[in-house]
Amino acid sequence: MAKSKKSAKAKSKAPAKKPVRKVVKLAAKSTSKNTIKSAGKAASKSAKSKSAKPAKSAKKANGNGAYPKPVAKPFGEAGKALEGVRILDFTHVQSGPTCTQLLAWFGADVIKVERPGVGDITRGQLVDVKGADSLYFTMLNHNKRSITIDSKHPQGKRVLDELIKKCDVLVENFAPGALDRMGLTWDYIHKVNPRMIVASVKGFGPGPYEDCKVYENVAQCTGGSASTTGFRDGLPLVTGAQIGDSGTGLHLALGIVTALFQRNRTGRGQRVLCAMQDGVLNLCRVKLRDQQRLKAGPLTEYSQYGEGIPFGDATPRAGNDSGGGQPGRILKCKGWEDDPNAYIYFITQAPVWQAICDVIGEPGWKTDPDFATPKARLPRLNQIFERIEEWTKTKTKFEAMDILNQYDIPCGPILSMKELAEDESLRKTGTVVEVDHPTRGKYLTVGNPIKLSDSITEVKRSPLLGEHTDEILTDVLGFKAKDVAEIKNSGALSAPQKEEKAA
Ligand code: CAO
Repeated sequence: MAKSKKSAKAKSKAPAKKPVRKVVKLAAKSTSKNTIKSAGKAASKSAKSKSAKPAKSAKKANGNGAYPKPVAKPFGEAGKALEGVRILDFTHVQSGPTCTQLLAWFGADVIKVERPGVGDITRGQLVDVKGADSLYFTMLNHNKRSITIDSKHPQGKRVLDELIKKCDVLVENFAPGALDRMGLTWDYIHKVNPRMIVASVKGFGPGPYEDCKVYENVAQCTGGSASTTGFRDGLPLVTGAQIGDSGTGLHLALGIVTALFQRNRTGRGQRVLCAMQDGVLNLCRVKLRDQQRLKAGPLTEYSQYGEGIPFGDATPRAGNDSGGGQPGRILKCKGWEDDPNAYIYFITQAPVWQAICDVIGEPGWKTDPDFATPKARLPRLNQIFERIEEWTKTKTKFEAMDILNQYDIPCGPILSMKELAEDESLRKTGTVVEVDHPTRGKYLTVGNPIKLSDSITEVKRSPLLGEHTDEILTDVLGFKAKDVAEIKNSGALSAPQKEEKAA
């Protein structure tokens, strides 16, 4: 976060403006392209190669290992990073689907197994278009295929066994024990397909709560986020960012790709477990840092220090203080009286203090011993931010952003979901994408936030329930027409018949 390179500039009497605003582009010609390409190729190879060792024909191109000869195709035209990897996707709700959606975006063939007639419960939650899959579902299940299987039916088990043989990874986020109750224990899966990676999200790791079902806010509360979010004198708060669900899904995706990479060497699969409590705690790492710093005295960068309020024995809630040691606050901007998002986050980063003083019209603070050093400013943060806010209230959040960026003063307007949805630059990069869907029409979604220069993401609509059942049975699993008929007639792939009402 710290941008000390401009500190010399900030010392000058009048702040020097930056001539042009920086635009960061993922340039195909960047020097890192070979690294990215090699990693993608290695991951793709993992699914196809039966051997743990690199192919004999592989040449040592560069870096730490043997790599195939670089392909001659232009970037973005050499297939997807995870092409050839097939995922048996037993996920539902948000955490697991976040993970498998990412893998699908990177090119894995993700086969979502859903309960006949019902599917992922989110298909019917928070419905906004009658009769259509909800946005909750569509926005978490792009680029996947759907097959309906009753996993507890003998014929359903037959299909699942074939999927286990044909897939590289099984991903699930059932309640603890549910997969075992389907007969799909690790021992069983490992016997059927020793190369299979079995990846799970659970609420808690082994311990007193391991059997609990867990949802987003439970994870935020048990992982340290809620106790450190909000204002000191208010309730603990949960955050709108789904750090328990989506955050854990992201962790799981990294675990899976890493296990695939290790399988290149060992030839065998392994279990990958991400507990939501662990994932949230990992994201709250800086707060555990502060917990330990408390032993050495008060946390001087927290506003409560300057306000003379003593610290207790646990990391307190710090309102909108910045977590990185550089004092920051959310400040009102022009229009705040009517617009709930007319605010800007403003960081009084030490290297740009002189520029801040000039911008807000307090040049005397540059040399005043009460304000000139970070230490002197700590007990006066309320006064300082009130003065800065006098300035920000004269500008819209975007005007303030433009002015402050010229001096590398770290800041960020509070952007509403409406503003993000309408942001042209996010559309251009594929971070906000419009998708067409046969039953609900056009909708917006968040595209792949991870951009690879040689594995370009195309966001494809989520599947209808069981849309790909037939093609998976025949093309992927190789069942003959007679077997398909037998499986279908058994009722293993369809919703149970409703009992006829008594006349
Ligand atoms: N065929 C037959 N049965 C199926 C099936 C299928 N295709 N898919 C699921 N089922 C069954 C399961 O086997 C399970 O049955 P039993 O408990 O009788 O063995 C049953 O459906 C319910 O599964 P569940 O317990 O996972 O689902 P739930 O709605 O009761 O709980 C949740 C949901 C999320 C709390 C729980 O799955 C969980 O704790 N998961 C781990 C943590 C997690 O990912 N939480 C994030 C959720 S996102 O906010």
